[in-house]
Order: sequence, then C-alpha cells, then structure tokens
Amino acid sequence: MLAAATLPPTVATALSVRLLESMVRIRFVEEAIARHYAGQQMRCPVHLSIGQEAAAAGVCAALRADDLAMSGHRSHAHYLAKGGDLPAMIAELYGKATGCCQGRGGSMHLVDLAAGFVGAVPIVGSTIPIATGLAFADRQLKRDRVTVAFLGEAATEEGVFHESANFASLHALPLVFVCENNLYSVYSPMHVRQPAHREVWQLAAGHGIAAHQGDGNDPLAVHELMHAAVAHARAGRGPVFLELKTYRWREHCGPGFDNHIGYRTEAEYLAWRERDPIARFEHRLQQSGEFDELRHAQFKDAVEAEIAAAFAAAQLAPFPAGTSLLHHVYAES
Ligand SMILES: Cc1ncc(C[n+]2csc(CCOP(=O)(O)OP(=O)(O)O)c2C)c(N)n1
Ligand SMILES: [Mg+2]
Repeated sequence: MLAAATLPPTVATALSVRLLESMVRIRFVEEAIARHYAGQQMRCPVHLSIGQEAAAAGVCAALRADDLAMSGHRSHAHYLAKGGDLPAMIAELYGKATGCCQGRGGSMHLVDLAAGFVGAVPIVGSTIPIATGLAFADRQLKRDRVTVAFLGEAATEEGVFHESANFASLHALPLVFVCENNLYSVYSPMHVRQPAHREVWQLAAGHGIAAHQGDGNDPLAVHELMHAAVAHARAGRGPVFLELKTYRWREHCGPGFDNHIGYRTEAEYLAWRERDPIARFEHRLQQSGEFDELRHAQFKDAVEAEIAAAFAAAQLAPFPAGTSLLHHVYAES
C-alpha cells in the first residue's frame, strides 16, 4: 500500500475510512468487554486500549496479511487490527474451549496464526525477543515478510529490549518496533522511570536503528510512518523503531477508571480525551466533504451486531474438558 500523501484523493479517502472503521471496531469491542465485565463471567484481567486505537489501526493497515505481529498485555487492539478472529478472542476472555487459546490463556494470551498474530504474552518485554527471532528466521530463509513487535514504553526499560534491538540492528532484521508511549507504567509516570532529557526513540537510535516519533492518536500519521518503516525493513535496510505518543483512558487493568487514585491529574486526562483519535479523525473526514455518514452509521450497526453475536456465542460455548488439562503442556509430536 502507498503512503496516504502520495495517493489520489479517493484512494486516500478509502484508506481513511478503513482506518476509521478499524478504530471504531476496536473501541466498540472494548466498550462491550467493559460493559460485560461486571457479569463476572470473564475472569481474566483485561487491559483496554481505549484511547490508543489509532496506533493499532495505522500500523496494521500498512502491513501485508502475511506479515507477522506480536504484542503484550494490552493486545486486543493489535489482534483485531491484524485481522484476528473476534469470536475466538471473546471466547478466550470467557475461558471457553472455542477461544483462540482454547480457553487456557485469557485476554493476555491471544494468538491467531492465520492472521499472522503470532502471540501476546503479559510478561512485559517477553515477546520482543520472540519477534526478533521471527524476523531473524525470515532473514535466514530469505522471505520478504516483516514482523512487528508492539510494546509499551516501559518495555524499553528492560534489558531484553536492548539485547533484541542490538541483535536486530546488527543483522539488519526486517523488524519494526512499535512503541506506544502512553506515559505510564501502571501508576508510574515517565519522570520517575526515564531521564527527562532523553526521548524513548533515542534509545533505539543508540542501537543504530532508524527511529521516529509521531502522534499516536492520528491514524494517518501513524500509517505514513509505518508505511515508510515497512518499506525500509522489507527492502533489507534493517529494523525501524516508532515511538507513538498516546494515552490510555481507562484504568491500567480492568474495565473502569482510576484517576481518583491520584497518579495522574484530571486535567491531563481531560486534555487527552480532547485528542480522542476517533472523534478527531471522524471530524476531519466530515470536514473533507467526502464522508458518507449513512455508510458509517450502517458500519457501526453491523459491528454492534457482530460483537453481540460474538458475546452470545462465547457465553454459550463449553469450557475446556477437565480431561484436556494437560494437553499442550508438552510439545506433541
Ligand atoms: C516483567 C514484568 N514486570 C512487571 C510486570 C507487571 N506489569 C504489567 S503491565 C506493566 C506496565 C507496563 O507498562 P507499559 O509497557 O508502558 O505498557 P502499558 O501498560 O502502559 O500499555 C507492568 C509493570 C509484568 N507483567 N512483567
Ligand atoms: Mg505505558
């Protein structure tokens, strides 16, 4: 796919509609998770990306279907944007046998190999070396696939990020690190974790990696950065690191809000709410005069129906059989 700026207006509009629809679908899914969570049938922790949808949408729209992605604890948006199966994700949150990990993992263990979503693991930073290994394998086998490692900014504080970045740079791997900098690691703000005079992207630049910073709440800006990053990586010119500035609206873990705890101010939260990636982008499309309101309303209705069906199916689905408890514990030949 070409970068939006280089496309004729109608194609650029088609891309914009695709980005908007991707963000809306992610938001609606997560709002539905939040609504159903009090029912106590989803018993896994959930880390919602509400407010951060533009990063997932913009990044994944610049990928080919056979490109790969991995993520961490906050991965619903990445899984969905990459094309992961929605009913299998919701069933996984309910711990059901029809879940994408057969009900064994929950929200933080999402996998859809058919969609190239190789996996998400909640140990912060743990999928970065796996994604690096996937890119290394593709390099060795001369495949022209690109792998994306989604990470939060706190993962850059771990040694494994630096080992992976060094290795990826050394071997010019076809890997894009996508770092969503939402300013917090649980309740710890950036200023107690990282020096104020050094930006996150500079850590990657220090490893000799092409690194850029962008507005993580603007899906077109994200897509343009990612489009260039993918072209760079696929051409064998080495890894790219993107730092996308964004903000999570909800509590760190769970369906509610946690501003009352006092780790961030209401004013900061409200300022970021003003920068809602969906409302802002929808407004931009409306201003362009080429936005089809009726089509968008129909899209929203269809997504709500799709989500309702996924929840109904998940609630009715069976739990894994007790006799299957030890399946997949060891590799089966
Ligand atoms: C190795 C490890 N240390 C600590 C935790 C606990 N933990 C879960 S999420 C999280 C915050 C991660 O922050 P960030 O990477 O910025 O992602 P965000 O939650 O902001 O999306 C922490 C510390 C963990 N899961 N793994
Ligand atoms: Mg963070």
